[in-house]
Amino acid sequence: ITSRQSTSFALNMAETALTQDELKKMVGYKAVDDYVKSGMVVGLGTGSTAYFAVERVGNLLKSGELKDIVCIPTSERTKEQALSLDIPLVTLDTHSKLDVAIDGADEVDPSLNLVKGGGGALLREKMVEVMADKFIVIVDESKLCDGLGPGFPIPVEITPFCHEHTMRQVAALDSCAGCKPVLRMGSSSSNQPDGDDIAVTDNGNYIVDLHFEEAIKDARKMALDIKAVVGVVDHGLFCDMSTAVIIAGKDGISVKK
Ligand code: ABF
Repeated sequence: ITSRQSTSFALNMAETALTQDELKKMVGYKAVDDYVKSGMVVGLGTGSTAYFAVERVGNLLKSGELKDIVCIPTSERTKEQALSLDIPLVTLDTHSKLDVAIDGADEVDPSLNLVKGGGGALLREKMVEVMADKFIVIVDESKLCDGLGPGFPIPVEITPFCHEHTMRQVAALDSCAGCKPVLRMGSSSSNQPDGDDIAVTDNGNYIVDLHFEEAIKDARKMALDIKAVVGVVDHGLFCDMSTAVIIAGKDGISVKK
């Protein structure tokens, strides 16, 4: 092969390799196209993948292909994006039941249990998504793992009052043995070690990220144990909630149920 041919081959490969953003857009749009119908109550997730699902809802409402839907945002960031797209918004106070919720995740294990909360929105996400008849998770394949934990720390939302005490109580749980608790600094949506302020969620709480070196053996038990600690508001283990996970990979889109 001449050097020119090998160069064009390389360029061609580069062109066919979708960017991560294009993969996120693919799954975000597919989730809305496959699961959102006119007249529904729809939960809108938080994060860069859910961003595309919200964008698709706005576009389809604008074109008239979707009508008479109302949406519930899972964070102030999503609320702002939805408002900018003229998506009609309601809250759980008036709509406790949703037809479908669509959201991203930080990790997905083989049982479709999730780690969420990298975006600092886990409480409102979980409040909305437990009330949805269908919870559709949209991820690029980098989020798939064999066991939750090592790939992404487990976020726990705790009250600011005596937060160091609550962090110690969580870290002392048998089911959290070996974890390294780190109080999230900087913005609530990512740990910025240089941030000298403690990150504060939309709900005025703090987040502690539990770092594990080994895969969690029993996510369901850990979820129950963490939630039982007084001072914990909620955590980023979403167990037995996913209806389907739509995955964008280099070979295309796949769906796990
Ligand atoms: C949100 O989506 C969070 O729960 C989770 O951390 C995040 C994943 O973000 P991204 O799609 O940008 O990877 O729902």
